[in-house]
Amino acid sequence: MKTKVLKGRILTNLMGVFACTALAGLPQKSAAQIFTDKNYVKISPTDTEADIIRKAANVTPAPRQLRWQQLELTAFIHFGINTFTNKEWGDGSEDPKIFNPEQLDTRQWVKVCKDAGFKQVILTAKHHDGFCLWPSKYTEHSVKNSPWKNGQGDIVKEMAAACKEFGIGFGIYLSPWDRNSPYFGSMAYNDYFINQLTELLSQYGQIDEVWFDGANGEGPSGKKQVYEYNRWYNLIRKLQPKATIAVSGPDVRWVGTETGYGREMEWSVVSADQMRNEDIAENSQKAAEFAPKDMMANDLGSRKVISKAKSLVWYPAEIDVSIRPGWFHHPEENDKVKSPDKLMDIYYSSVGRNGVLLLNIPPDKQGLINQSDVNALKGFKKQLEETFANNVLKSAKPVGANAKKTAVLFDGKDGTHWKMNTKAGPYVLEFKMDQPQTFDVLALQENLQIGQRIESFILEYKEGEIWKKITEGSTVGYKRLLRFPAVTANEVRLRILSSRLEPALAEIGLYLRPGSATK
Ligand code: FUL
Repeated sequence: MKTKVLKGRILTNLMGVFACTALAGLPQKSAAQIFTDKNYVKISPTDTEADIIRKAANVTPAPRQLRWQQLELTAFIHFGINTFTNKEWGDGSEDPKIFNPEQLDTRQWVKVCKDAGFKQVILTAKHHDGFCLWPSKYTEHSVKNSPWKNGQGDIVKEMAAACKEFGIGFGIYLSPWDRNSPYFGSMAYNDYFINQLTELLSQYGQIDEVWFDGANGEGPSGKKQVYEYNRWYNLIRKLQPKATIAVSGPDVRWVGTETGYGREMEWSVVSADQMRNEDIAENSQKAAEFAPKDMMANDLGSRKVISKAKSLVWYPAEIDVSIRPGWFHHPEENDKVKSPDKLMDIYYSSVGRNGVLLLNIPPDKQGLINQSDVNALKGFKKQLEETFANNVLKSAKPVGANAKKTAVLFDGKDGTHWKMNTKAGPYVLEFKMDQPQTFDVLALQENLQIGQRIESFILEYKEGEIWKKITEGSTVGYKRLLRFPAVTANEVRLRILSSRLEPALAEIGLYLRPGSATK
């Protein structure tokens, strides 16, 4: 619980950075290093509620945010000294000599992830114990003092090479909280942290995501650290401009739980002013612990919430969860790996709710991903492929007032969208199929390059002369998946009941899950 609460402070911090720059009267350009002119907008005091909603509907992701969203499935690899002490959090006093993953094979890790459909892998280069998986020049608490490869090894390097070989993205997790560093709790730690970050950003080729954890406790001196977030962000933008900065960062927000389940209503445009300028200005650690509820609230982006905002930002949700009870591998949890069914449920509730899934798959102390995790992932991938193999709407005939130019809804491209005849609705999309079809999943996507706009929709089928409800939802965003008891019908329609501006629907699909009772 402690972790979760601490993680929740992030929005405050990052917005604080923006606020600081703004407060200090620096030109907009300086803030633009953190945000772009498309993913951030100010609300003027004279803006009406309608103006604010229109502004929100036009906020779009920065290219790095869009690329990240399109990945859908990303993997976490928690591996480190905790793998050898069988702990979740190390205190930094571990002897590096216990670290010896004799069969370590980063190619196996990456292949397992890629085969299961994951498009990017984030490695815990340093967890809270401060033990570095690369031979950092700045600490002795690292692989260089371990027996593994006689202290000559570098897991970050091996991992970067494997990701490159298999053609998937590579990200790093660098824990700001360092329970080993004697500098922690003093200003010197900020330089230490920047030095380590520089090593990671400059020695291993392209880095696609940098993940900063929100957990922050005391270091060996008993003191807490005041972080210089702005320095980190500027360094990343300079050395790896394509990298998304996640969780304690400006590009990607923590969804607020570690269960794998996102919100039913998930807006990627949220208020940018949950900041406490005065706390940040005081440079007090208090600021870093402020207001976790802002990140965990049920509603971060509805009209009601954003109509009070002074600024808006594209800040999408990442849903992190482990395939096992713990983040690190524990042998006693080999039989507690999540089942393919559970992973599918998580998929529907994360990717299917306008989020990106970050699934943790921790290797064991041999340095390999255990067969139980491999099996679960294979089962998951099979279900995923079988479910989404056949879109029964693809061969259907569009009918009614909006029947034109619907091919775009089936082109598999999230950057094209259907343009309706009507300017102000009703937004109805109707299809007729030659034969009755059975389906139990609805998939919708919005073109995010236009903006996230849909607020409410309903899917119906025709029985005789009567339209009956199948399912309904609120937000769509990058992707919305809804499951329902199987329906057999040959006439269906989607009605968009409410949208902030003209909706930019990119894709629509109806599918049947494997093993469905009606099959
Ligand atoms: C938390 C950490 O404390 C856990 O150990 C893990 O790394 C998780 C992803 O984030 O805040």
